[in-house]
Amino acid sequence: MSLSVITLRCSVKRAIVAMALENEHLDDGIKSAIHSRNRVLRRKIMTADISSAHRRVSAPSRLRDRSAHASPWRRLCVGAGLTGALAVALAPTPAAATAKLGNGSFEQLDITPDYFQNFIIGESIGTWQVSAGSVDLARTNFWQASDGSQSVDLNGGTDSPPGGVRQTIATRPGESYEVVFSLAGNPGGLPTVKTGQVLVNGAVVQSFSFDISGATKANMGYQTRKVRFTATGLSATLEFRSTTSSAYGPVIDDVDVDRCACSSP
Ligand SMILES: [Ca+2]
Ligand SMILES: [Ca+2]
Repeated sequence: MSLSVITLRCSVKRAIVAMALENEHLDDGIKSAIHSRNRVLRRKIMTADISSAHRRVSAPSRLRDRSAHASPWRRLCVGAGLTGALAVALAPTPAAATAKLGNGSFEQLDITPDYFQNFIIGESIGTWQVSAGSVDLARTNFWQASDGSQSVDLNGGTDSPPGGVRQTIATRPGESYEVVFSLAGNPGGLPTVKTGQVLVNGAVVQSFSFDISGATKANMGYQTRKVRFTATGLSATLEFRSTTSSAYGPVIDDVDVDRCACSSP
């Protein structure tokens, strides 16, 4: 018996029994018969293949423990209903979804077949906006990405001040968030150590550096970096900015933001 059928049958039976028993015009003898019928149904379920039906329902131990003390009838009904209940419980809540930023891997704006493209302040790379100077969006045929095919050099050309990218995400005031990203450096030129910052709402939450010694375009040597912040409002603007004066800056990719049960920084 499928879980949906079990759920429907349990719901209908419960509804019919409840309606009948609450009908003050119903003869007491009939109500007694309904009670008896309910017991028969309960016995039928006890002798049916309840265990296999119940095993098909995956439930957190807390819920399983609670249902273990209930009657087989209730265990079956509760178990069948868990499919829907768990779907609700495990679905991303609006608050969880708010932490998600878009285009964390810089893949939205596909620049195939270009090796790289320059974007100046005010221009968009998917959901990111260039916040300073200019940046270069590079593909794997120019250098290795950390994730997917594209990554961003936070420094554009030699005639441009250090660049940056930013986007605003929805947040919950007082809750902590963790930013995780991949960091490397443009190995095409000096300086050897690339520097930059992570900012939230314009305030620096992390200064980072990356030494390109030994790195090549085929093997960029990406490192995972993390930084935490506590939201102060219903949104936060996350920004990555280069502090390197060169056309060869820090390279970022695979950015992700999630709520965390942590303190910041
Ligand atoms: Ca990428
Ligand atoms: Ca560049």
